[in-house]
Amino acid sequence: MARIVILTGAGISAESGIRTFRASDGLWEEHRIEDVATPEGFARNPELVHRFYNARRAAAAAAAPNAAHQALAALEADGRHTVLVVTQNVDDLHERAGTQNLIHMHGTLAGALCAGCGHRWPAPTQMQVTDPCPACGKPKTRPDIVWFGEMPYRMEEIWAALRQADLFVSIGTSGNVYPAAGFVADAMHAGVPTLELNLDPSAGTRMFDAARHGPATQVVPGWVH
Ligand code: BV8
Repeated sequence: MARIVILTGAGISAESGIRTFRASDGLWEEHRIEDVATPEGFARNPELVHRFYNARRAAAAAAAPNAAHQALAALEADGRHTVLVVTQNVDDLHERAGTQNLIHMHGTLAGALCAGCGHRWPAPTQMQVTDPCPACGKPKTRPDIVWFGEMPYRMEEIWAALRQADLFVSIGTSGNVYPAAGFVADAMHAGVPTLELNLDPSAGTRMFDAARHGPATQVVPGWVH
């Protein structure tokens, strides 16, 4: 049974109507993503950061999985391959399409985290920093999302899967943000074949063994079927 590790980024959710980072030129609320998606940004202005994530949580709830999400769920369900989806996305479209074996390496809009005691709980639709933590009661509530300068989740598991994979596929990501942008090099050094499926060539496109460029709802089902 072939083991396929699939990295996805904002581009796989673009045709579901969720903005990518590049499409918005990284400008959200007139602030660069690096400013609002950092612990320093949250410490400086938690209300601005919550406004940014509350808007994205609402946009994700209003979106639906597209043919690319569904094709990956079908690939996993047909049982011919072991599929692991590692997503940089914080929306829940992979889950809603039926993907089971899934790692949200940058966290999720669905999660709340106490910046005081580290307790995690399901996020309310609209979150405020003053929401008391169910565990310690402190008003230090933040989204359970990995910001710039923070360690992504389950990295050892992801690197182990990459080393043991029979194929690494990267879908809908610009290849700008590490460590995700380094996965193609990790796969290559482990002798794992690599494929890029993206609207246009990513920053790391030269490192891939093969690439198909076009909208995810076309190139992903085209590759899966
Ligand atoms: C860490 C959650 C260390 C937040 C995100 C200098 C050099 C190297 C690295 C660094 C450096 N300076 C700083 C760093 C580290 C930094 C980094 O890489 N910075 C970059 C800017 C240089 N990385 C980090 O800080 C990471 N942590 O390194 O920790 C550490 C070690 C030990 C202990 C402690 C710490 C953490 C990074 C995570 C940040 N959080 N997301 C949120 O979502 O709000 S990042 C966010 O942007 C996304 O999650 C994603 O990862 C990233 C880029 O987004 P993409 O998904 O690629 O989207 P983008 O818009 O860029 O591209 C869309 C693509 O889709 C395009 O290619 C487009 O062509 C394509 N597309 C569009 N439409 C379609 C399509 N494709 C198909 N079909 C379509 N229809």
